[in-house]
Amino acid sequence: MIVLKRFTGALRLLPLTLLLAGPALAQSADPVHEPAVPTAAPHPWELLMQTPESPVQHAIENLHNFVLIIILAITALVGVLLVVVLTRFNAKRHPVPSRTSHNTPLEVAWTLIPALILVVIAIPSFKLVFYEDHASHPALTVQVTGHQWYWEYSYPGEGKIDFSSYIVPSKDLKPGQRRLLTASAPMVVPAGEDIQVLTTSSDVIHSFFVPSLGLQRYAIPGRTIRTWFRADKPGLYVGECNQICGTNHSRMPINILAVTPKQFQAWVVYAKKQYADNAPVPTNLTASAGGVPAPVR
Ligand SMILES: [Cu+2]
Repeated sequence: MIVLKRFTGALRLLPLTLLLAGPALAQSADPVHEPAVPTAAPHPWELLMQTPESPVQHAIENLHNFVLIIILAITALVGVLLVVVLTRFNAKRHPVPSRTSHNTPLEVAWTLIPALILVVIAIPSFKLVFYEDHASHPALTVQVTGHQWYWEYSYPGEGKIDFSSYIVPSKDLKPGQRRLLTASAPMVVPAGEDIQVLTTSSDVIHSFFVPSLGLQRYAIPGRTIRTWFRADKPGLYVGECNQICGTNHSRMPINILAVTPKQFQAWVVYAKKQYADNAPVPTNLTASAGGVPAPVR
């Protein structure tokens, strides 16, 4: 009887306990949310490049367009020359061919002009290589480690934030999420700020590739490679590993979630608690050849 009384007493206290625990539970909820539809992602039958969403990708597109004009001009010139040769110098219209074997001015011209064209392309290329190499005053550094077959993100300047991001299997996708391109946990960054990215790998060579942000760096075991990006506006940016890295190479999506600086600060507080105990690399995932590794978080 006493036991029963104690039990009902405890039951009466339950609403109070829940009331007190409420704010604590609410605090542990993720303060940032991914939009249902990504800001930048590939589309079926898409042609050309994705819309640029970062200064580096704008610079890449500018160089691409500049080189494209040169390519078109060269192709047009070679095409016209071919037509001229075929029509004017064929055996019917030109039965006695010229015996000329050397023409010094012409040879100097067709050596110098292509060399000059290469120099004209090389100057902006080198400028771009240096531009995308590093940001002078990055607001944040994210260390990206490639694993067979998932990504690990850590934030060395923000304390002990370290978490792994796996593919979301097709059967678990929510409406709007893309097959093979949805990750269990996005890399969260503040929009409008320069973000330094350091890539490395724990096993084989991977490649960290987010086309709309102009991000592409190898992830090589034993090496750290740097680059940077700045998401122009908040949103979800989608990429994937683009270095053939084994059976589940196609199952390494990259999701970058850019949020407002205020939301990012709230996320850092949440992530420090949520990811304080990131478990060591779960090796059983590497054995799932042909299958989809199950997200652990
Ligand atoms: Cu990979």
